[in-house]
Amino acid sequence: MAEVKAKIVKQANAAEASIDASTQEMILRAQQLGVETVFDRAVTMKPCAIGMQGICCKNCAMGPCRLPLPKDGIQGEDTRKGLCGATANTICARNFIRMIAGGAAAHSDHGRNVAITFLAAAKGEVDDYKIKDPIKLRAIAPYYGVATTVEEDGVVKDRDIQEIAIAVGEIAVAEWGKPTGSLHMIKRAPQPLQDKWAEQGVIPRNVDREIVEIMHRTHMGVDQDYKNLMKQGTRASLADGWGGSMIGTDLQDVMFGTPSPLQAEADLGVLKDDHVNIIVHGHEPLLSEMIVAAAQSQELIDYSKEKGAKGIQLAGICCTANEVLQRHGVPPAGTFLQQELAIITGACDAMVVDVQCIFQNLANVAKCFHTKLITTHPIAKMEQPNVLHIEFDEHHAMEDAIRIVKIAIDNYENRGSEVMIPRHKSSQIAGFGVESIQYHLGGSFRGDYFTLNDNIINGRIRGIAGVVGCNNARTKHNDEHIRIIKELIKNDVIVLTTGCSAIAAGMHGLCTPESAAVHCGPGLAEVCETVGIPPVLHLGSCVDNSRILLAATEVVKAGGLGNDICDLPAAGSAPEWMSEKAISIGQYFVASGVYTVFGYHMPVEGAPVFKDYLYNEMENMYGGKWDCEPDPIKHAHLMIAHIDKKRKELGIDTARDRVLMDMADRQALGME
Ligand code: BF8
Repeated sequence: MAEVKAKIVKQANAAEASIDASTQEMILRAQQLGVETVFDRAVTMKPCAIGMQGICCKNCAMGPCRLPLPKDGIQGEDTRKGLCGATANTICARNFIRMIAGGAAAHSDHGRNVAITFLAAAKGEVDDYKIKDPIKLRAIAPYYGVATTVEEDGVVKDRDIQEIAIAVGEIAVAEWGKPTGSLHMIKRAPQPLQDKWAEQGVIPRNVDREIVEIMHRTHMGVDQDYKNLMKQGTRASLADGWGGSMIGTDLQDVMFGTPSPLQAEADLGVLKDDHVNIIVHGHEPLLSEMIVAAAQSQELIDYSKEKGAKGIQLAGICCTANEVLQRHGVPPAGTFLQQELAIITGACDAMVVDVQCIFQNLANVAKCFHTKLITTHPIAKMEQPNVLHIEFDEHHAMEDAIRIVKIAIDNYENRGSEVMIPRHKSSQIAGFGVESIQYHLGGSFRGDYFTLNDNIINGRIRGIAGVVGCNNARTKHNDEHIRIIKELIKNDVIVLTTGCSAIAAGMHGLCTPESAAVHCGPGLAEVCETVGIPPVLHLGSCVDNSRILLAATEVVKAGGLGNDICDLPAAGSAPEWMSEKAISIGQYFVASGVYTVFGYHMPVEGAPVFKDYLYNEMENMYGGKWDCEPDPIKHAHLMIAHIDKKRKELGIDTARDRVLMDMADRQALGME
């Protein structure tokens, strides 16, 4: 092991830091080796109390202006103001929507890169990307305003797939900057929801414009009305969920394949001491797809054997993990907070990173081991000399991937003696999506959401929860995710999960059909057993939260549960959120009609009026609203109480006979 430069100021208590046996073991291992991790830094550095409450304004050089709440709360008029006169509500709303801008930008730029590569693939300008799922392309083309048939001599024929791909690609790329009109994907939402958005004036025009406008409005001395600021925040968040993210998911599926259920493992124990271990970490699957193909090639497997290994073990961290898991069964090695620990195993021969959620400290940790840390994205470099930058380019994607895999193989022989891979890993079934839920719950013959709706109406399934998002070193790693999910499924609420929450669920064995008998209430257990699905369905990465929006829309369309997403017995949760992307996701869920509960804290406590706007008034506008509850059991029961309230409003609060709508009813609601 190379000389350790970092000195651990205060050591984290491993048992208090995480519920995972693997994580606890590796925290102790890191401390034994003198390698500092995020868990130790979280003990040393405390968050700023004013910043946490959202009431520090640093948008001009007269500040930062800090507006702490008076000790005895606000009595009478709130007279707090910054140098320019900005109130706590204005400052808090500005900070909040700047987080939305950051999150929407990250998701949407990912989507843009996918769309650009998709168009190049459609035009035949790149060799390594193809249209892998023409069925999905035909299915989505109409949403992009692209015809899938042509009429020739009075005969209607299927349009050439490449022609469709080019047309979809051109329209998709234009969504980021078209001068007029509004985003095409908005039309995929239930009509009543589209009507609400129109009434509130929040239909996104193009993706980039909504993000730029947030930066303008929050510049010193522009928008000073917290409601008007939030209007723009909502519009930008919709440009993320129903725009950049949705396009990203669509086109990734078309290029790389639409996920379908598959078996895999999860946790740090997926690394192998006799294999070349390569970890892909970050978000965009453009490169990781190529690395999967390279690592599976016989030529490189043989090369790894020549170098003394038994083969190549690919694994993932963060949402790249979810992307390659969903489509190839590549196991996730861990969540966001386990990224340093993967290197500390001493068995990671290369960690390949692109964008988002990548600790700068990885370079310091990699210095202590033999791991080659490789950055690949032009917008995300590290300044440290031990970090290799191999800039990925879609025009020579496979060449880049082969080069990277070879570097990892060549590095295998440099492993030190300090290898310690935790034994822990779990099995999981991942790879769910709108299409596979349809297939599994409706069957290949009916192929629809009727069965799911039927089971919600008859009460076997009490409701649907989306549990998503990050880890946060300020909370006990994975504890909130797992306790909330277990409490929900115990109460017959089926869980759809993405992001690091999904990785956590997989690591804790909740994504298997067998877990239903152990953890679920009798109704959900019966459904899972009959249909053969896990009670926790892994829907992919954070960009794939768009799949949850579309699944909810399919449930509305199937009928019997109201006319809009806000009518459904459903709720959302981000128990351990930390990223700006989570705030953007939260807001587009709220604006799509979902009661959305965050754990840890919300950065709005310092502006009670603005907080009330998010937590209460927003429901009158969109049918969804924010809430926050750090206690996992109370958190789950807030969601369950909301689900029960919706069941009561729908008149299905007591088990009753099937009351599904027929085609005429659905047409009357404008859903066909
Ligand atoms: O986009 S859940 S920690 S990895 S931000 Fe990051 Fe949060 Fe994980 Fe994926 Ni999402």
